[in-house]
Amino acid sequence: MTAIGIGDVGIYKYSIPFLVPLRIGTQTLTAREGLVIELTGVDGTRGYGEIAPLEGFSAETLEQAGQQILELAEKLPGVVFDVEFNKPGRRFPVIHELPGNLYASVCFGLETAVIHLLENSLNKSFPEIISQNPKKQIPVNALLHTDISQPGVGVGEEVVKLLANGFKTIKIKVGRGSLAGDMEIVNRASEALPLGVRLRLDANRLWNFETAMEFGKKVDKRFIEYIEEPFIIDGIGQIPVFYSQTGIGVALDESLNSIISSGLDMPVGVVAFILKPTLLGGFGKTGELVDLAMGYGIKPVISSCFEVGPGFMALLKMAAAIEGDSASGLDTLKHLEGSLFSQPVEIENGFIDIKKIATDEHGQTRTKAKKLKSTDY
Ligand code: OSB
Ligand code: MG
Repeated sequence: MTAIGIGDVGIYKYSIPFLVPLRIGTQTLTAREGLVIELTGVDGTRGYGEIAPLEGFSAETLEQAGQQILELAEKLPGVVFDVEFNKPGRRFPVIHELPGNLYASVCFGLETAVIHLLENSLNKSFPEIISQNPKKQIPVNALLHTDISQPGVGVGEEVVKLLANGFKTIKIKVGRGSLAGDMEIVNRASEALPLGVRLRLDANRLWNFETAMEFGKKVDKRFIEYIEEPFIIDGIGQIPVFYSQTGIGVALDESLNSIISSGLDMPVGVVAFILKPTLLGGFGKTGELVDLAMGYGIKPVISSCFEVGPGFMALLKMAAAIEGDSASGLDTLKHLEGSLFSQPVEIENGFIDIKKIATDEHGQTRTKAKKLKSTDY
């Protein structure tokens, strides 16, 4: 058990525009807005965490998260947190004395800030503390840019660019245009791929079961690793049927929580869990789902919700501490005009090198984000 005392707390708000308005699921976002929590320890070291609920995906709004953390911030000075890094049965660090009933994004931001503070005072990163053999290089799945108004046009060229950048896993969003257009995009991409590269598709539940089946039966499947959320599930038995009839494995993202909490057996055909700690609520739930996935032989895929600074860094560290070489969903910073990192996070040869990221992952919080007063929400 390691104790860490909180001296001072600051809450900041950032707003970073997307380069082009971003469509995710049924939402279109023009800017990423979120909060950063800055904890100053009694020894003067600092730790940062990011609280950034994602509209359309988080249960809570930014205003609700802001109210909760501003209220909590008043009570944190003087609190001492006890942290267990290697609690038996728990994959990630456990922080005692955390308030219950936090919104998922607030829990993620607060937990990662406490751990960051402790990392800075111990001068060691948490993957190095909790893992025998933490990864230094995190493989990333590239997000393929597609133009649904001209499906197929330029796809081969885009794929060639990603291959030249060393990516071995490429993710394509489907379900937004016509079925024929989606098929064209995936087929064109497949024609341009060499052996060994994998495609991940994501339909964000935009298809119904019949459309997903038609797609799955007809599309070029040679390179498909899995498809996230191919259809709105209205019977858990649909997943095994989709899998046995199309041969395409299913990744659970939006429906992960409801399937887990249903208590039903894991459907045959589920091959990956998409884990977004900002939505899941930090270390506890994320760690539990990583363990559950591994128990079933399912791939855990740590993915971003467009975090821009300390949150992104925390995701990288979680990915570093997980065994296996599955690519993470962390090719999201390229969609934004900037980040809070003092140096852009580079993806080289398909990997993010953790050691190359400036250790000041608070980066430009103090210059690019606005400090909030306790009455701001
Ligand atoms: O649809 O998986 C999604 C990000 C935020 C919200 C939803 C999604 C995403 C991503 C993250 O796609 C990037 C990735 O998974 O590679
Ligand atoms: Mg998804």
